[in-house]
Amino acid sequence: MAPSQTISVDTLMARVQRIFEKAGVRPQSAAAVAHVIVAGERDNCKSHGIYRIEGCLRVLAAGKVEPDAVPELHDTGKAVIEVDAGGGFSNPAFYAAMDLLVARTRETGLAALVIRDCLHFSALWHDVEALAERGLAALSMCPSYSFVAPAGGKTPLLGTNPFAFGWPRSGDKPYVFDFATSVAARGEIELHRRAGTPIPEGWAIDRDGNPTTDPEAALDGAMLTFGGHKGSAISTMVELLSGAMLGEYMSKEALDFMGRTDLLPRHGALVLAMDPQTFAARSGRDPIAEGEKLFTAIVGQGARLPSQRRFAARATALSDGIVLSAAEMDQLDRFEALGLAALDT
Ligand code: NDP
Ligand code: PYC
Repeated sequence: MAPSQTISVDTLMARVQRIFEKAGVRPQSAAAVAHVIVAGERDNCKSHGIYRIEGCLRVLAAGKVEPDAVPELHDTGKAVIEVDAGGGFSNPAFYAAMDLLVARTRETGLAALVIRDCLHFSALWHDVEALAERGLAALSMCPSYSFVAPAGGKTPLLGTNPFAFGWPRSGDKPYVFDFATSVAARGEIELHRRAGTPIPEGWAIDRDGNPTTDPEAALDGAMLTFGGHKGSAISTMVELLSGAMLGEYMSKEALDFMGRTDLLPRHGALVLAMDPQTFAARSGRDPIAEGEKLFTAIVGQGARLPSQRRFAARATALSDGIVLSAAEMDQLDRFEALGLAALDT
């Protein structure tokens, strides 16, 4: 077997950006997309790392994402800020609106960002982590495709609907969690399919509603929500808040619009930001210090905080580089040399 290779974070970033530029994506958007993909690889979140490049190139080749979309900000001066991604990737739209969202939240204590009509492929932790680094608590969510059966049902209806939360910490990296409301992200099942390995029990049912560990049968059947009826309700909330409430597609409509599951979904997304200092002001207590007491108590029991694994992986990647397999390096070479034409080879 060909040996793996080590690549620095900066080199990988430059290469992924070039791949998107070669595929016709305007440079600012290519940089934003490369940033989140490389962050996923750097933090060892493989289901949303460089494996996603091919999926992005496929939607570009299919003409289902606007490569030169320029995000349009709509600000009425109120708590709800909107950014229209114009059918482009969600990430440049978020970055275009982030500073305004931070400023409005500091002004009012609570503000929301509505991202409209975006192609969404990424993890959500980048967004809440960036807000928490600026001293804000944040929630982020979006629909995806109807891959998931509601608890008690057998037919895909809900999305894998990710949900993320960030909280600022004093002198430490923020507290961040980010998960699919299905037992696992769809990307995890796809990675098992590619590797020819079974998925764990409890992730999915086949087309007839029987439990399965076969990734093909799972992709053809229905995924399950985490925590049974509880995850099902949270997933439904994500459909309502980031789909119905925004007047953007819910997961079933997103799939009907694209018509096939091998192209990434287009829908909206919602980010809520809160300034803990505003909320706590009259209490006389310091919300960040109170949070620290809780984190100390959690860690004191031997438990770990979410994102600790990710932050440790990041530290290693930044000092030692990222290890990629020969197949992954080969794919990067082909995408960089051939652009969209590499999809045919
Ligand atoms: P995981 O189950 O891998 O991780 C969920 C969260 O739990 C992470 O914050 C993780 O932190 C934390 N965690 C894991 N194990 C522990 C533990 N033992 N103790 C404390 N915390 C723990 O996530 P999923 O597979 O559900 O989702 C992966 C990604 O997929 C997410 O980033 C999500 O945004 C993305 N996604 C995107 C979709 C989209 O439509 N765009 C759809 C669905 C998912 P750590 O990372 O440090 O392990
Ligand atoms: O992994 O479930 C997933 C997913 C769907 C869209 C982007 N990621």
